[in-house]
Amino acid sequence: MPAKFSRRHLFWLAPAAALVVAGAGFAARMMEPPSDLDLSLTKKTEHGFYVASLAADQSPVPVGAIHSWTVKVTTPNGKPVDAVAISIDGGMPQHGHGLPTKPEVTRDLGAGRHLIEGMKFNMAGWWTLTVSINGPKGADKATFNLVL
Ligand SMILES: [Cu+2]
Repeated sequence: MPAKFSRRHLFWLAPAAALVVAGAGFAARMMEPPSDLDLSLTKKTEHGFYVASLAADQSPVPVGAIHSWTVKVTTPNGKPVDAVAISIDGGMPQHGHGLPTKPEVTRDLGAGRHLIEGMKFNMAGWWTLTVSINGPKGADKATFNLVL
């Protein structure tokens, strides 16, 4: 009975499996990050109010492990900005999902540096991180690209 079952089902299982494999290969090629991504981790915010620099506490940036980053905020002239509210958001543009955790700025480290705890990337690929800064000049944000 099991032999009969498998032989009958092989007729459609084999082509179906081939289609799945071909589809996965196609999807993988479609999910290549754009080749012209700006991977700079130091950027002027969109309105030019601040300059934000991101740095992970681990190199290479881990996939699957919770870790920390720092964000340094300065004026466009390089003067550290400390009295700011910062929030972090992110996700994978090609997958339509966000970060698996809710990272938060937990400490002001001085000299414009702020500790971001609870960062996690749960898969390899193209991620964006948006740093929203509300400081003396107003609210502004910058979006960074990361390929893991
Ligand atoms: Cu993803």
